[in-house]
Amino acid sequence: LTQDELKKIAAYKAVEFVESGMVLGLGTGSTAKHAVSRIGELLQQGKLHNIVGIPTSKITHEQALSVGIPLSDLDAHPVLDLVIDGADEVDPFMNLVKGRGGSLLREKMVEGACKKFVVIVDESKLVKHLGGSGLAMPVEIVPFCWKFTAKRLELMFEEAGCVGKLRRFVGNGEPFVTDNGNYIVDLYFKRDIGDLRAASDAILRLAGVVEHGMFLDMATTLIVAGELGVTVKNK
Ligand code: DER
Repeated sequence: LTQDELKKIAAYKAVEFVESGMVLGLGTGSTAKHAVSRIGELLQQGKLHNIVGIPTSKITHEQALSVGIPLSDLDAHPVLDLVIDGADEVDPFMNLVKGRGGSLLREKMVEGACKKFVVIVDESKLVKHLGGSGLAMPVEIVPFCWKFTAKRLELMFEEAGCVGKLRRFVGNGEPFVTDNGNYIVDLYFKRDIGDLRAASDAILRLAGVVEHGMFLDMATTLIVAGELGVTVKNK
């Protein structure tokens, strides 16, 4: 099975939790994309009705429109029944790294408003420690004096061997701009960052930081698709 087929299996499994009448958070990324299209398909077939979707990014907003999911927002629906979204990393306690697609702020706002947060991943996303995969830990920051903020973030995690890199568009090397008009600094760690909650609090205390990509104690259900099949685990 290809990685995309595994993502699709996980996404379709998650959509089994969707009931007619629900207000749904719609995730962002190549895994959540399958869930959004599946929901549209079931609406089309009349197997689901009275669904309201709250997208976690402009790109998901467009996709949801294209598959016919009625859309609204958090102002109109401050509490959601269920959100289905992918993750970049999942640790054994269901803590997540998200945001490598750049949508972490709206995802965290929507996911924080949901009664149930179903994470859908292929098995390659499972890690022992967050930030341990040597891949990016995204932090959304304001564009004003971004070098200053990036440097402060690096110094904050000096003992973890942290390096921060401004995320740039591959094409023209211009700074990547989020849906909210902010920049993203990707943090790379050589060593374990230790207490995640302390790291989260320290990052959020830094003026200039908007939000970071650690989603701690937020997921309620984890669906993992692997070569041996798909598993569903509740917190
Ligand atoms: O950027 C994001 O937050 C995405 O949801 C990411 O965490 C998962 O994206 P993927 O499903 O394309 O791997």
